[in-house]
Amino acid sequence: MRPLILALGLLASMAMPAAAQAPGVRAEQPWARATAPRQTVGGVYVTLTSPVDDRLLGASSPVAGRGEVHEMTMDGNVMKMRELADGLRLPAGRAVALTPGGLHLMLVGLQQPLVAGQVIPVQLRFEHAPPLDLQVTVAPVGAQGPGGAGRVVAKPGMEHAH
Ligand SMILES: [Cu+2]
Repeated sequence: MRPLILALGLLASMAMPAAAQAPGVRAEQPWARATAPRQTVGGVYVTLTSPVDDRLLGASSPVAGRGEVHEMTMDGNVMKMRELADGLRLPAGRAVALTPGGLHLMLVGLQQPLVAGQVIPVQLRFEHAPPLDLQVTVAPVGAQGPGGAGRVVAKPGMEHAH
């Protein structure tokens, strides 16, 4: 009988922490854009899917002072961005894409430029889900997707300027 009791005990101890913790958010293809030497902010892009209603509140990285959730809006014909003070809503089961020109994560106070090919650690913070550690690959300046796919020349007014 003893092996069976041990096995049941093990199952119980494995199941309990999982049940006590909110389910995790899934992140696909995190990437960032390389930055110019004196640029102090950098955009991070990723597609997030949460199994339950949740909220992305912010991010942190050893390469930057802090990470903010931003959205881009048009003010006349000037593209501006602002921080989402209440975070970004992640509706249950729906993929939310953070992309250049749209919603994005912004690393503020870069310690050093982001260099293409580099991989930087970024931790995402949520209202309910446990923090999520990402390995973010840096794509070339002006890249529109991970790995520099669809690279375009940067347009004035579309760059992140704080
Ligand atoms: Cu921004």
